[in-house]
Amino acid sequence: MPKRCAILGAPIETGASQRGCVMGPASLRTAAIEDELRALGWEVSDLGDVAIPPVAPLPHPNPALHHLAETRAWIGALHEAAFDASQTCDLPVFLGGDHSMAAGTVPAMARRAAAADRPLFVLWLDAHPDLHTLMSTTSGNLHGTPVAYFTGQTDCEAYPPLPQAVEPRNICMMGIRSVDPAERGRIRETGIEVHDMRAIDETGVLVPLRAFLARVAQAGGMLHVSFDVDFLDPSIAPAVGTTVPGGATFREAHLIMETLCDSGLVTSLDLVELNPFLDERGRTAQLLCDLTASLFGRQVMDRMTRSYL
Ligand code: HAR
Ligand code: MN
Ligand code: MN
Ligand code: MN
Repeated sequence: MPKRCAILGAPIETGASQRGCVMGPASLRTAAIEDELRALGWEVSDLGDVAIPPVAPLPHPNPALHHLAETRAWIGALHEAAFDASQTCDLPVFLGGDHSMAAGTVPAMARRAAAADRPLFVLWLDAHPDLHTLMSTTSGNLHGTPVAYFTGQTDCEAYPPLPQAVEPRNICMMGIRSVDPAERGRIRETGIEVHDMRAIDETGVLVPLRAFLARVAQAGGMLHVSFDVDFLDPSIAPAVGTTVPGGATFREAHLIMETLCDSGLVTSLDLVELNPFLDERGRTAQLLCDLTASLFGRQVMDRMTRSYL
């Protein structure tokens, strides 16, 4: 029986510092993501884009915050739409949209996992830990806040009530290379597993990834992958507003996606922060589409799947 995938667009850009992520879902569709996944034997349904109605401004004690009311509305709308999408398939793919969308998708996947009496694990592939609360962010860009929210930190109360938090010990971050002081403290307090680029230089991507996948398998967990374009090196993925030098290479990123595929553990995926306004002839959208194909089973030569138990 073919495995089922649903595609859901999340054209949110109010969390980012510059405009353009609103075009992310359209760019990924133009790169033919749906056809690619279908060619790999998946049954794919495109559920279209989520939208929000106009909202009134929302006052907040942190005057730096940008677009709080719209972002809160997006989080609420995305939570419901992502949960519903996950009920129709094995592996929903959420097309962003800036990373504040993960404040909608990840709690929705935690709710889905809880309903199945399984823990949710999160693999966070990003240059940034996105661990600011609504009080600790100084840029006020809300794409820097989803992880604080979905791990249930205080000072995120202006966001919708969180039905189901993600355990910090169930999160693995890779590719991290830009961390603010408040985030550094929160990583220490919560004990979130962080593999920064130096660690990846030292061990490669497979050592930490296989150890994490073994933990997911052992716990019978569901696994959400949140893929931020700025995880990649800007030389191969220019279409993002927050480039940081020294990111993952083409092969490191594909090896992660291929290994995730072999594990059979992934149950949902975010593709976030693609800003087509900054792209060069669609190359970043194309790369994201190819990386997704690797996660869905595209390989150079046939290989056996690998058990992590
Ligand atoms: N930490 C910085 C801030 O809060 C940068 C956050 C950038 N976030 C993203 N997503 N691009 O990872 O402003
Ligand atoms: Mn703004
Ligand atoms: Mn991010
Ligand atoms: Mn980032």
